[in-house]
Amino acid sequence: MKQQLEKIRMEAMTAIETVKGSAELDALRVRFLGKKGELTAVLKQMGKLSAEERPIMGQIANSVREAIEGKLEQRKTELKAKALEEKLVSETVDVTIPGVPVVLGHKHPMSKVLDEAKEIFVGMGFEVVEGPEVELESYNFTKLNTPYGHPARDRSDTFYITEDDKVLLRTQTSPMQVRVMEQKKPPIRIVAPGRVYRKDEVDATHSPMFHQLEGLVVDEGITMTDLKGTLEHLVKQLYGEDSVVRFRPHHFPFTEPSCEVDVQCFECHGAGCRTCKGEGWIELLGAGMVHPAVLQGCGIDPTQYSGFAFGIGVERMAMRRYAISDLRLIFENDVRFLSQF
Ligand code: 2U9
Repeated sequence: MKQQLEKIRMEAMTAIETVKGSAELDALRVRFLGKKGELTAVLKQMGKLSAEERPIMGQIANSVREAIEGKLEQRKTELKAKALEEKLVSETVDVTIPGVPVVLGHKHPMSKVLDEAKEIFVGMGFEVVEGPEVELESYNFTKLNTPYGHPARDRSDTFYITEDDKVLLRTQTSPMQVRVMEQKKPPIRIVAPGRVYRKDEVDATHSPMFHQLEGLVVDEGITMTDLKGTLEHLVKQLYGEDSVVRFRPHHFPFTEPSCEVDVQCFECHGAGCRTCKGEGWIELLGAGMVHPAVLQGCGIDPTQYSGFAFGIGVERMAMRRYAISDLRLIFENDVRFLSQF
């Protein structure tokens, strides 16, 4: 029996020493010390021993149990330490590895110039209004003093939606101003930004879809001086207080008199250079006093009220502001282009 006990001790020591995990260790505890374990099996034979042998064997059996328990405990502590060590190694953070850059979105250059212009007008007491891009012919042309037969109505210039040419993609944001005049009594002070459509081939300066920012002021006693003051303020806000502005006579069907507004070239100050193509001036926008026929058609008495209006091409404004040489870059949305703004 003594040999059996010693054999169990030896086997247990070796097995516990080489065990790899805690589940295996539990299995060994059951194998050697459990109710049906090897040590218990030996102890069950104690009854067969003589009275002298029994306490001696009992002592040996106890020492074997204590040895196995001690070894199990020691191995358990070792395995726990090993597991912790492995966990720490696997979770090590290398603080010297460069971080993953966070890519931030950018406001599109068009949004930037539009927001800037809108803010300038809101600062002067204008309201921003938006409306449909699919319009009625009457709002886009007739009510804007552009009668049937006018070249602007040509099918080669305008996208008509219906066969009878009654519904179209607006060629300007002016229909929105007509809608406001029909619904509101003066004073009116509005800007209408938005997409407009014209049958133009795509090139560096043309696109069949582009953006306009149009404005309209109608009240009693509005004169060309109000137009000049408002647009001069806009140009100075956009291009600096020292900007020089020029008003040139022009013609539009919906305004009379009409003008185009230029700013003196900020590169050469009027001498002529590449930026202004030798002109000394850069064309910015069109404007004029609202034609009495337009006011009348919208239910506003032209003998009591007068107004001025203007139109700005937003792409051209963005191209000038950010020195963008090709209009197509604005619509392509290449991130290498957009991330520069
Ligand atoms: C109403 C009455 C008059 C809007 C105006 C212009 C002059 C103009 C161009 C600028 C560049 C179009 O985008 S562009 O090609 N526009 O020159 N627009 S006056 O006049 C109006 C608008 C609404 C009721």
